Amino acid sequence: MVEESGPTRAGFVALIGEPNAGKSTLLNAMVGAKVSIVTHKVQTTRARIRGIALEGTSQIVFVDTPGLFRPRRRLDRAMVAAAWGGAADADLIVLLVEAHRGITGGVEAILDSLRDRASGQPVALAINKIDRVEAPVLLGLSKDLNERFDFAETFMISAEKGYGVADLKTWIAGALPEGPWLYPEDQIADLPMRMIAAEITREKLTLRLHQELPYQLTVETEAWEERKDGSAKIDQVIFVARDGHKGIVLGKKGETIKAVSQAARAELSDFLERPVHLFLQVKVRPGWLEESERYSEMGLDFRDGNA
Ligand SMILES: Nc1nc2c(ncn2[C@@H]2O[C@H](COP(=O)(O)OP(=O)(O)OP(=O)(O)O)[C@@H](O)[C@H]2O)c(=O)[nH]1
Ligand SMILES: [Mg+2]
Repeated sequence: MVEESGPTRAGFVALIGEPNAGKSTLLNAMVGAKVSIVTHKVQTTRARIRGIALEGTSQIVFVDTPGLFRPRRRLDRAMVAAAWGGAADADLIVLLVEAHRGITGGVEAILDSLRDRASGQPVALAINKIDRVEAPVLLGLSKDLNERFDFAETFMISAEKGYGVADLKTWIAGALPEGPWLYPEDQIADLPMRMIAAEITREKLTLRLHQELPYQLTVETEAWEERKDGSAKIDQVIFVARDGHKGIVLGKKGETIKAVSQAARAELSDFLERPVHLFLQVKVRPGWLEESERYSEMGLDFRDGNA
């Protein structure tokens, strides 16, 4: 237990790992609210997303990052750069490894980069998705990983089921540097509302659309109006790269976009605790993946994508 009367502590904790490792699920579990979108597909998170949790006298600022993988396109390169940037700026790093996948080539590449990095913050290992494997597998994996890297601590968790999450949180709280809190006590995220709203719509699109399409679209909140009746009117644009994609996003008789809009609106009203009127428009923009403005809207640095 953290001593309630001790000095205050605060700092940044970067959650890193391969795409789909469960970083965003863990961030949401730690914060106790959904601030980062989650899907079963890889490369869901595109930028650094901060979620804030309190534990005893510590304020923990979790930094969710895009998955680390071998980037090919400009967007991929900007995402991977954002992830490593998040790690470099953090006081602590938590590396998530999927229990059932073990030490993949991707995990080995991440360990190599961690060994080579300039800043030497402690790195904790969180073996995630332990609900998917038997105990002996876990022990072997933990041993193998600890032989390859000098982790400050190892945790076995299930971000989804909540197993081990409290222990990890307690350890982090005690390992952060002493200092004043960085955010007001009741703040749970550091992301503009318009961006959270766009992310929610992108999550619903990613869940409904297949194959490459989710990677070739982006969502931006264009207008946000607080109405006198207490509701919010939100206008968003879905940018797609090709003409043919527009039809797919709309669906037969517009049924796909309608379902997406309903799901996003329901979640947004829950999140904002007021009625929401959501208007979605699909725009074809062949070059959006090469437009710097799209990157700044996503919270990414366009130049990081330079080959
Ligand atoms: N069985 C199981 N599934 C999990 C667990 N944690 C996360 N998942 C699932 O794993 C998938 C990926 O989770 P995310 O949190 O989006 O993963 P991520 O690391 O943020 O992925 P990217 O943003 O794409 O890098 C989702 O379908 C989650 O529901 C877990 O502890 N157990
Ligand atoms: Mg994520």
